[in-house]
Amino acid sequence: MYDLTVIIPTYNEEANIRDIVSEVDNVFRDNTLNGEILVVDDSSPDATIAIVNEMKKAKPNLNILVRSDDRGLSQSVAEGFAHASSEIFVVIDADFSHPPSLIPGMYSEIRSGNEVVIGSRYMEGGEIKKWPIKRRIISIGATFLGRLLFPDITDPVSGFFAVRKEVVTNAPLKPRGYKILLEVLGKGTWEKDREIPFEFVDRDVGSSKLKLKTIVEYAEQVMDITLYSFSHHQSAAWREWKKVFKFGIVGIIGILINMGVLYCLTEYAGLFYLVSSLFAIELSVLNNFLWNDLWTFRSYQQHRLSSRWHRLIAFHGVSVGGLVINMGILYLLTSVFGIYYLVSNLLGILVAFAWNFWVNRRVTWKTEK
Ligand SMILES: Nc1nc2c(ncn2[C@@H]2O[C@H](COP(=O)(O)OP(=O)(O)OP(=O)(O)O)[C@@H](O)[C@H]2O)c(=O)[nH]1
Ligand SMILES: [Mg+2]
Repeated sequence: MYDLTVIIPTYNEEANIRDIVSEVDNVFRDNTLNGEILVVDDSSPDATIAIVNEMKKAKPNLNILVRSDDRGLSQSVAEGFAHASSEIFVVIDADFSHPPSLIPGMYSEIRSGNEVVIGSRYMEGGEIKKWPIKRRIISIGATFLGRLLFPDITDPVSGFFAVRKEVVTNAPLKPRGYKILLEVLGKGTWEKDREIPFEFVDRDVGSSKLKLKTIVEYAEQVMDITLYSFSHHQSAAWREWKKVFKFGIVGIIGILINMGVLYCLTEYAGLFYLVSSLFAIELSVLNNFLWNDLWTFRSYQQHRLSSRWHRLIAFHGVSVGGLVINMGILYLLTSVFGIYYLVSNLLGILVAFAWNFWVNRRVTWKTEK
């Protein structure tokens, strides 16, 4: 039984395949790893398959799977998962965009209890070299969408990652497009992850296969994972939704407190209504903070990256931002576009809610490693 399986999806990689296989194998040898290399090829018309078959004669740990039914990077990787003969999988591109020297580090992170280990281009220390501006923009957009589902992961669409077999064995992966990692994170069963920074280098040889269709497929995939998470409560994205719902419930309680205090101070204590409102707002902000700190972001307590006072101050800052957004939208839609003010306000509240949740999640209760 092998320690790990390195899965290399290929399509027309005759210029790279020999070098990447040799380098991965050298990494195995230098680190005394008993590793398998599994090339998954989509019936490349070039010499890729022939080169692998020839190398196989000298390398018993090298295998190739030739697919012919459909073409697809994600499908190939998923099929690699099904045919690998070890418990730990590492997925790596053939074109040297991903440094094989990181494989042992990823492997040992998995061995020390992480279920998914991701090579990240976007965390501190990571980088992308030689990418045209258009690809950068597309990638940043894709990453942002992915982070809505997995806010603690900086690069949820990386093509370089390691995963334990159990994470994917029972996952109903619907592989399509390029973003197999997002599918694994969305449908797999896992709790502990780790990211390792790396410098992504664009290919020197061979051709790129990125098409515009990829973007549409990706949007569908994000949608599909979102729906999946609503009905599968063990999924990682559901853990995130739960926070959103709790945050919403706390927000509604805050509104009730705000209205109640405003009414009581104005009617019974005889305060001018704008003065009552100041107290009402502050009390509801305090209320929301406490519930979110103790309930919505309860798991944060294990991390303790900042004191409760810091979080309270940050929460106030974010709330002021939310207020400005709410009123700004109310003003803009009603005074500029003539929309009925209660409708404008509802939209304002929704956008402010999104702002409040997102920024508090990322700043006030930040859990980044
Ligand atoms: N099996 C299989 N592998 C593929 C397919 N498309 C791409 N690959 C492989 O997946 C890896 C990544 O593909 P690339 O074309 O490099 O994608 P990219 O990195 O986004 O684009 P460039 O590096 O700019 O070309 C490479 O090893 C490809 O050979 C496919 O349809 N099937
Ligand atoms: Mg590439």
